[in-house]
Amino acid sequence: MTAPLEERLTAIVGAEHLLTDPSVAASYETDWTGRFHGRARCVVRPADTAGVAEVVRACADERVAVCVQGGNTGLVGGSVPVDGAVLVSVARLTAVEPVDVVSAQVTVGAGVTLATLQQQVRPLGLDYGVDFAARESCTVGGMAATNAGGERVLRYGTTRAQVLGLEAVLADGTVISRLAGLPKDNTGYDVVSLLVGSEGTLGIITKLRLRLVPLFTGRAVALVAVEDTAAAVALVRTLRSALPSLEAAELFFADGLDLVREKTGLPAPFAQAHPAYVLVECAQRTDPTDDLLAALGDAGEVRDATIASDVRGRHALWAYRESHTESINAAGVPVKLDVAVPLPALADCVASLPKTIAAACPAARPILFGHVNEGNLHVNVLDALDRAEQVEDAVLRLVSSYGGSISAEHGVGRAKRPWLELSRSAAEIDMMRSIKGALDPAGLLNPGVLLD
Ligand code: FAD
Ligand code: 2HG
Ligand code: ZN
Repeated sequence: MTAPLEERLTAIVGAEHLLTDPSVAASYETDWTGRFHGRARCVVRPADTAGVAEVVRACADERVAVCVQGGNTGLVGGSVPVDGAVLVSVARLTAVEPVDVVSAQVTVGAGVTLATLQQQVRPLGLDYGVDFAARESCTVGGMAATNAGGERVLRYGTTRAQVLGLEAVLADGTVISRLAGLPKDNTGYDVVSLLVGSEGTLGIITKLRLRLVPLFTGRAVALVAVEDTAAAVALVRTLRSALPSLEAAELFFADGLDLVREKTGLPAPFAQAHPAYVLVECAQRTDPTDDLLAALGDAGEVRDATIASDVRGRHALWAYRESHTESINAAGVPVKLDVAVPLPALADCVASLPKTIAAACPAARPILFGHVNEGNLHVNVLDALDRAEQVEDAVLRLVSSYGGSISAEHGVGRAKRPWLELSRSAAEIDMMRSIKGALDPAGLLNPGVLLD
């Protein structure tokens, strides 16, 4: 007779890595925004791929659901467990292999945080192509599982473009390992790409082979005040063609800046307030400040601008943009939406959103910001939890009417699942279900995430 599940799990991970005390498990059971919760049967923290495989096999034998968690910074409710599931934390998979400087690649454990990855590769003159504010906590496994985007997509693409290989444990405990990192490898279905963006529903990623990019130390950041979204889009179009070193173009508005300043105490960036702001960063081997100044001087959309090329000054300007998420959370639990529309429709969409949201919830306080070059808007709605579904429905239908996406970079998780058909056709959803059914016929991995 097999031992009870908890005994088997303890034998695999050791008693100190099987957490059952509710007060210890609590931090794993609520998401970063405080909106999503679940009560795990236990939290297990295996040390390596073999441990993950044994844990998954033990759960599969008992038909117990397995939920997966990295840094728990996900914003769509996918990282918290369903009630009664075993929550597998990959936080201990932190091995970093020696950097392959010849290929500009590295193999790392899925639990390595983005900040640790940056610290490991930067002294070698290399960098990672994806970056965003959750860098201290989010893991490369979670980033791959959600195909995270962030602030440098304009130059390097999303996480999918950085993942050259991976190792993963499938729902029955089978391990697949493709870590050679060959840039050319046309040998059938792309299983690596399939797992990227699968949000833990097809397998638990345990290792990643990542592409690295050159580390550019010549950097200049400008915060540019503009009239509105249309001016922001026009400015980015001009800068994109004038500046091959352009790496980031971020958008926020007067109300977001006011909230950030209220919650962080940051000083006003300009003598007077402006309706909208674009933060841009250029990076190359030499100092790009003069090129950026010249391009801004030629651009008709600039109402005011401030520029920094030293580390402290650049971070000070980035703080206005990167503090949005924390400042919003400090003001209350938001209804969070992460949408994208075709760039030519962005200004129209931004203009329509406040009316659409007010119609669904008159008391709501929307704060918009995002990654302008991808038409990616973060629509955070405060004071709207009691009408969350109405707000979500109204915003996502508006976005869909522009031919947009209901989730640009955070994933579908549990939060956006009811609206998946606004972005994907019935045939595509059927195809996704077939893949899920083939790889996880009992539906044990991350139930309720992405598909119901
Ligand atoms: P978790 O939150 O733990 O999990 C996220 C999802 O991935 C869950 O469904 C989980 O089950 C699954 N998962 C996690 N690890 C694995 C694994 N090893 N194998 C299989 N599945 C797994 N996202 C962006 O795209 N761009 C941004 O600019 C951005 N900025 C952010 C800023 C802040 C302040 C915060 C809090 C979040 C931000 N995010 C952003 C959200 C983003 O999704 C996460 O930060 C990150 O990608 C998730 O990593 P994680 O390790 O925290 O994953
Ligand atoms: C960002 O771009 C993240 O800062 C988080 O994607 C967005 O808080 C959000 O809605
Ligand atoms: Zn974002």
